[in-house]
Amino acid sequence: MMSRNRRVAFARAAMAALGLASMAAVQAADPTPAERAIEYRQAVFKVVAGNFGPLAQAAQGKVMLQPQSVRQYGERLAAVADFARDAFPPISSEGKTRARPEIWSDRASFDQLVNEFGEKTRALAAVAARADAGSDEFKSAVGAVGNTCKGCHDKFRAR
Ligand code: ASC
Repeated sequence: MMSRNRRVAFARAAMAALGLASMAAVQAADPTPAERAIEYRQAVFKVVAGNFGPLAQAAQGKVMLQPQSVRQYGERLAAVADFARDAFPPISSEGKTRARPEIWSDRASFDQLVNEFGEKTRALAAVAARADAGSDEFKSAVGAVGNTCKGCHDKFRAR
C-alpha cells in the first residue's frame, strides 16, 4: 500500500500528464491560421514534386512512363504551379518554415521567379502533351522547369 504522500504525488503526476496530453490534443486539433497556411503550402509543394519528379526521372531515362502519364503529369504540374504562386500569404511568413523573409520584403523579385516557374511549367505541359519523353525538346523543357525550381530555392528557401 502506498503512503498517503505517495498517493497524492502519484495523482498529481497523473493529472499533470493528462493536462499535458489534452493541451497537446488541443494544439493538434486547432492549428493557428499561420500553421494552416504553412501546412497548405508544404502540401502544394509535395504535389508539385509528385508531378515534376516522374517527368524529371523520365527525362533522365530512369523510368519509362506511359504516354498518357507524361501528358497527365505535365498538365497537373502546370495546374499546381498556380497554387504554388498563391501559397505565400503574408500570414505564412513566421513559423516552422524554410520560406525566407525576403519573399515578403522583396515580393516583386519573388513574384518574378514564381511567375517564371508558372511559364516554364506551361511550356513543359505543351511539350508533354506530345508524350515523347525521349525527345530533346522534352528534356530541355524539363530542365527549364528544374532551373526555375532551383533558382527560387537558392534565393528564397533557407537551407
Ligand atoms: C525537384 C524538386 C526540386 C527541384 C530541384 C531542381 O524534383 O523537388 O526542388 O526538382 O531539385 O533543381
